[in-house]
Amino acid sequence: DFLRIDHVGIAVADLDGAVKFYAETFGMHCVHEETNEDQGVREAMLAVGDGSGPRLQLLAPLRPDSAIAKFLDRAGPGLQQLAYTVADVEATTAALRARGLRVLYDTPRRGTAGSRINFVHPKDAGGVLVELVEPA
Ligand code: MC0
Repeated sequence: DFLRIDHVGIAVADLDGAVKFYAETFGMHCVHEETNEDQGVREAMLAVGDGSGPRLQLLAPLRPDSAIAKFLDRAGPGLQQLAYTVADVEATTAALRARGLRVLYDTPRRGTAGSRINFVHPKDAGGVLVELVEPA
């Protein structure tokens, strides 16, 4: 089941520049930063307001063959994904596959802060890359 919106992911070319822009322009601050070699990204999580709601995730590519680098080449910077918190990523994957959707990985991979993640192909979800996040 989808429990809530976990985060909204935005592709950026320059992570430090984007963090600075969001801080100076929108008053949002970075609450977590990490490098995810498997996904080929450097990411920053920003809190909105008191931080109790969904976060904003800024994603910058580590290498030219990464998903974010390809997205930037094709579409330029902007909204790349919508992520939902789920209780059980395997169960949600099985349920979505049973409805005919393509879920990208056979076994969940490692996401932010030790979460377990998978993705629904954007062509099977109305043009939106949907991420499933089971928190650590
Ligand atoms: C591609 N398409 C998208 C899209 N990416 N549409 C909406 N949103 C996106 N983000 C569209 C293209 O415009 C194209 O449409 C078609 O999908 C191409 O599909 P494809 O040839 O199958 O694939 P690619 O090579 O474009 O790759 C798309 C795919 C890839 C979703 C499979 O980006 C992927 O594997 N993503 C999952 C991993 C990921 O995004 N990692 C970075 C975040 P047309 O109409 O032109 O054919 S890492 C993360 O999020 C972690 C750290 C976390 O939160 O824990």
